[in-house]
Amino acid sequence: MEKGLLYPVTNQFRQDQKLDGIWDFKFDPEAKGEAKGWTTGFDDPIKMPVPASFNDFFTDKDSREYTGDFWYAKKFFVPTYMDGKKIQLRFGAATHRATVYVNGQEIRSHEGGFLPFTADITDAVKLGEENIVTLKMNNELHRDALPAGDTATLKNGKKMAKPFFDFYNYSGLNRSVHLLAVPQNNIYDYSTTYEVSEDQATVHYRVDATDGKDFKVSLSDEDGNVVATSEGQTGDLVVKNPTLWQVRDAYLYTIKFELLDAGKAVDEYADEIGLRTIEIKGHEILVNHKSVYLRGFGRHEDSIYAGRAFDLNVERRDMNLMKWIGANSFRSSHYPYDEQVYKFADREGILITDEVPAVGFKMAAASFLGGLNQSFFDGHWIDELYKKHIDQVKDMIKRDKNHPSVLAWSLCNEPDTSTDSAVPYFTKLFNDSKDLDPEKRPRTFTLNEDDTFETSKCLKFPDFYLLNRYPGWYHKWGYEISDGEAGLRAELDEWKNSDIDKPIVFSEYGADTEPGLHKLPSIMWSEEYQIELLDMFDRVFDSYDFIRGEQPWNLADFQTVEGNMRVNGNKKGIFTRDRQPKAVAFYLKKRWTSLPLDY
Ligand code: GCB
Repeated sequence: MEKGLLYPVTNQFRQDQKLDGIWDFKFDPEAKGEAKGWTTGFDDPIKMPVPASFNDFFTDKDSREYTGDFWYAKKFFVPTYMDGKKIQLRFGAATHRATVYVNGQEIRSHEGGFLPFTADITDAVKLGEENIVTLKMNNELHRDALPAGDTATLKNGKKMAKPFFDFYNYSGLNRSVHLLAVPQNNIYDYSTTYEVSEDQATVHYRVDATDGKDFKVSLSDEDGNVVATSEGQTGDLVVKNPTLWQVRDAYLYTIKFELLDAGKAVDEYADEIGLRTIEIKGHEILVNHKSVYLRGFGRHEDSIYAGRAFDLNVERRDMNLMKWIGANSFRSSHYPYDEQVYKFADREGILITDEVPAVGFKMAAASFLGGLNQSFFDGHWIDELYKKHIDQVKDMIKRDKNHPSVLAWSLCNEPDTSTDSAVPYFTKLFNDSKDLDPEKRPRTFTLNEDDTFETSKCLKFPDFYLLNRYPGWYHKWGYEISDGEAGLRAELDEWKNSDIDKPIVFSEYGADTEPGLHKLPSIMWSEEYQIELLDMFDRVFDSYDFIRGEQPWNLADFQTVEGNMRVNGNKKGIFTRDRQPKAVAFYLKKRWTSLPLDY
């Protein structure tokens, strides 16, 4: 678990410099990099862009599919004016595990390819000189790691990733690397909770520094006017006649903390926050005490060339597509995204269900690869996996808790909840995570097709339900779709007749669709069939008032492992991989722009 995960900033006390650009890169199939002295750099490097996944740059298959150890290296200069500060390297995402060396000195290791970590390099760097950072990374998949999978060794000795999940195992330094200088005594975390009414909002805050409890705190509006001030490590900021953060109508205030030592400022951190509350009441999701019906998508960080790398340009386009189509929400399926995604969503008033990379927790999910007939939660890997799982839940919540856009936490995608052995696992997970978010946002996980009202043994845990359902595609497909609809209704009738009164959001449903394939009457894979399938689901959604959201799979087509179920990736996108609309996008836009917010 990281001590603090504040987003890097430059101000009077702090400096943030990105080390993105061209790095040295080398595969290490024999895992002999350290023995060969690569901790101080290596010969014959491949020049590799950062941030990027290395895979799709290569034109040969061995390199693209490479699984095992690989190295990155870059020289960087540390100016003398950083003297006296704590000097850090912050990695936005190193997939999936990394050991950091500076000038040959081992600094730290980290596991978890979708969350940031910071290496304190103060004692390892030479001031006023060039230094070198090297990383030994590894992208193997294991059952005791997130996301879960296997690593196979082929007869020719090459390793191969066998994910228990449906997205390509893109690897590398997928997000920015920052060189930071922060004061020795620094602010490393803060959090806020809210009370709002028509004419007043109160921000309860808490701020933490390495040493000292003396703080000055202020809140400014978008015009830069200070609207409230306070002092101390915890306190309240009261705003009269506030402009609330509303769904698709965001307003951001700036909260500023100053750390004082003997009355003098020694550090400062400012961030944008939104005044709003989130609550679940009966089967309603409430933002600022008003009901919200979610419409939006499951997504991936995925694009051509750079794979899973965060790309500000792709994200800008995705946000615009979501606004154009009338979406108000998405799930960060199946891992926490780059922080800048949340900053965009904060600004646009889009709600996020933030998901930890706990995916593949079902042996049947390996079915694309042959299927394994065992309960995932009975596995010998479970204790080790749990440690990593809760660690990443803690870091995700620590990193993202101050974003107004974050609506809820998804603690797992499609775990096997139909076996008794899942119950102790989720009892512990929900207990251990209950106090991590000061805002106490709702927590949930998605339930796959096999985990129904009848079969799941874990329905008591989520505050609301996320259902992933594929009638019309993985079963009851084509001309049988009417039976698919009947089955869906039969399941929903069971929820309706139960004494459970919680919201249900459909977090996945959809049909693979080849753009440009037209057929009258429709056939699976045609653009016409995708519309018919969504229309079938929408008819069902409109019949049940406890369904409080629809998030079809997926915003855009994305890359997966190759296989007989996938034609160059998953094609359930409403948009193509290059972010152009399929016919269904116009259908959805019509529906979503005409539904009231609280539908
Ligand atoms: C699911 C998974 C998602 C897959 C999707 C599909 O249930 O959560 O990762 O991509 O189904 O299209 O098969």
